Amino acid sequence: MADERLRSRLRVVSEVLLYTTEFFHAEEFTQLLPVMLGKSTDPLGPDPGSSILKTPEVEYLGMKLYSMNSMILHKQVAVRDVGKIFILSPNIRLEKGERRETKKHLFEFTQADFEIPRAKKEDVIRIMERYFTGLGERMKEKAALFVPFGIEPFSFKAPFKIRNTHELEAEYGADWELKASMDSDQPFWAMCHKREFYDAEDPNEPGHYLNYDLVYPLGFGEALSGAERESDYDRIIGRMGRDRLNMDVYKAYIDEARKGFVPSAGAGFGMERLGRFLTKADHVGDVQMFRRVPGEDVVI
Ligand code: ASN
Repeated sequence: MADERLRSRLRVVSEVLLYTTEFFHAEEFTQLLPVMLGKSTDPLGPDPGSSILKTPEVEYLGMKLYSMNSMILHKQVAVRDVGKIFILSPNIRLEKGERRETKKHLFEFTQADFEIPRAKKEDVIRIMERYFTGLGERMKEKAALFVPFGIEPFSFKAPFKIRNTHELEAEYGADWELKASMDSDQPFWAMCHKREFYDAEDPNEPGHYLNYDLVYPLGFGEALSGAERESDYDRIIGRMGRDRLNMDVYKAYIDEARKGFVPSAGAGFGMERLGRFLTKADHVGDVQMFRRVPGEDVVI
């Protein structure tokens, strides 16, 4: 039988899932069911610090399919064809065993992933600040769930500070995330990260990116990442070439891009990381019924 603290953590995560679903429905998003295999998936890079050992692939009836690192490529298709969408999306990321030490990495987790047509980063910031403020209120109604941890539910005080990676690096060095998180008592936005081809570059400031992370305070680190998307076909192809991606693997995605994407913005945030932050768990694996921590044995 799961111990009392684990049961309490699972109750909190369960309330978070209910709140998240209600929130996105109230904001008139269409909830899609997740895909778990696709002809291509998020390349998660190029990232010199990447710790992904491999992306699982299966041969199935003459097709090569990859498990989802994230549904970002599918989100760009869905946001064009459906409009505002969200998904509780299970992801597999086979991280090196040493990632156990970060306390925030899992090799299987679920993110709330959403995308909004014709939105800008300010729209995502506003919607997420409503989400977290409302979540804090909901958790206050459920304060009894937090008694086993000897804590009160966290009070989110929006608007959150907006920083950018250039000033954070200047202040804390290249590994700014944990230090800046420890120095904060509220979540903060970190804007402008050089990363995957699908995050849009600022047309007015090349080398700057229209993307963002939200970082939890008190040392809990990254909560969410997202961006305004690159939707222009030629720029998508150019960025994929820059990243030396294998165009054969991305053929189906490129065909969709050629039909035309709508400009959009969105983000994804991990449900387990949120559960860890709310319950002040030591490790993100501590909020999983079935732990999926890199470097640990899988019990069942
Ligand atoms: N969900 C993220 C996004 O929307 C992508 C990711 O998980 N890497 O940008």
